[in-house]
Amino acid sequence: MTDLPLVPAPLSATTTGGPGYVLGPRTRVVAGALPDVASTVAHRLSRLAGFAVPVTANGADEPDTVVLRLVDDAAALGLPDAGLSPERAVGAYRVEVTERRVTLSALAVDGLLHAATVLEQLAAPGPDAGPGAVRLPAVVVVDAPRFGWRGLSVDVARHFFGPEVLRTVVDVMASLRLNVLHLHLTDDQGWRLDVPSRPQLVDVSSKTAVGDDPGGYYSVDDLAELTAYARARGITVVPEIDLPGHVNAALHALGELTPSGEPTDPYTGIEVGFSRLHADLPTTEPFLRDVLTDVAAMTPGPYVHVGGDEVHTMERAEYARLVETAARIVEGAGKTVVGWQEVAKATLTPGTVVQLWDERDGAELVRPAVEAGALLLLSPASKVYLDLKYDASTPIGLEWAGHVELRDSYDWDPLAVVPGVPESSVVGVEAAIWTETVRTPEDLFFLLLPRLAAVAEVAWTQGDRRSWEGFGVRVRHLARSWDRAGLRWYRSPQIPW
Ligand code: TNX
Repeated sequence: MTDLPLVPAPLSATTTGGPGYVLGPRTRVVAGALPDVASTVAHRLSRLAGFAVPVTANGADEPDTVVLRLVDDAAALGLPDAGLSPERAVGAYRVEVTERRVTLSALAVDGLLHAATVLEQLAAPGPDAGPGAVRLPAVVVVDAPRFGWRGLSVDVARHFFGPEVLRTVVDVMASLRLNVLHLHLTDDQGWRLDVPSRPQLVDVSSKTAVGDDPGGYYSVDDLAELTAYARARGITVVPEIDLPGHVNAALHALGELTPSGEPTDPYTGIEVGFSRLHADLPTTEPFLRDVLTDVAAMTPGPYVHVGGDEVHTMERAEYARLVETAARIVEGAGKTVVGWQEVAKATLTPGTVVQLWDERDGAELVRPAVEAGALLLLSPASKVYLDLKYDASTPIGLEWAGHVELRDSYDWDPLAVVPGVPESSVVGVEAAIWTETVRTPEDLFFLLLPRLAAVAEVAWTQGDRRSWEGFGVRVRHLARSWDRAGLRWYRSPQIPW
């Protein structure tokens, strides 16, 4: 494996010798049939170079061009065709840098976007010192992700983070070739998405947050804009409405959902598991139908997450009934259901994505569901819960599943989490950041970085291409980009930064 500063590590990278390509005043991106991607690439290169790299309509055979190509089969990228599922194929790419030009090839636009992030990571200062001199080493990188779902879940319910913070999260994710942003939009402490059929939800319950901190919410337009911003960077947004527990914000806004008909008090503590919907109230099903139908209509992506976690005050039959009602509504709206591991207690449609988080009973819970056709998303808390403290001295964060140092997030095998489950049943890996103790963007990035880079490599890179030592060298380069972006990050003592 090469020592090129790429995170996540690629399948293969070969330095081909020679000076590489120096970005200069003649450099331009050839749009061809892909004007949107071309302008994204030109924008990224301009930012690197410090001068504007233009887009031209054609000229793919000329020197000093950055050329984008969509190809039909993996062999044209230099990848073996066999075993590349469609979910993995969309992320595959090839980057070729010579002295004359740069060629980015892929099977889909997402692969081209990943290839562009590879250029950013490869860029080094050019031969002429001074602003704007950027050199790309002469290389051929051929790469495809191990898993199709490489995600981050952000809890915006306990503490609210506005669209501009989420755009920075998206930028960081894209740079790591992550492709799913899961938004935990509702919980006991707040409701963060305007649902047009039920305006009371945000009118009342967007105002609260943990510790009486300020609340907030996303309008329909905010979500649409964020979703488009993410899509332009190869990232799908998955909205989560957490049901049938974690619903105090809904019960506080809509008294009709409680047996007494009275709204509950607002809740700004950090206990879990106490709130619940009631399957036998006539108001519950219409509530689920209104909210989930609106959310499905508001998300262009294929998934709606229905939560399902930690309902500690309900019999299994009622739980299953509520989850199944929610799932049928989401499916009726044309979306695939995602749920936390507990939804495995309900009857699930094959293809439902079950998200493992609690390793204490997760494997036993999800195995029968996976055998019955569910797909597995891996978020084992002791590895990828990035709200857990790094060590006992970390000023913020929780400790319920132990401490999670950088190497804990790196050194694990996704297939060992639920022994015996085949790789074909695993959709991928998703980190999560819960925000009970996370109050500011600085807090958020301090917990995310550098661990998110480790999780990204676990999700992208085949196990035999990974090494902690190699990651240590490469992540040091990456950290400079966090410094340039002004992001706060944790200087783990495990790395000689
Ligand atoms: C468990 S993970 C929860 C969240 C907490 C988190 C804190 C999951 C599905 N439920 O409600 O915020 O632990 O780490």
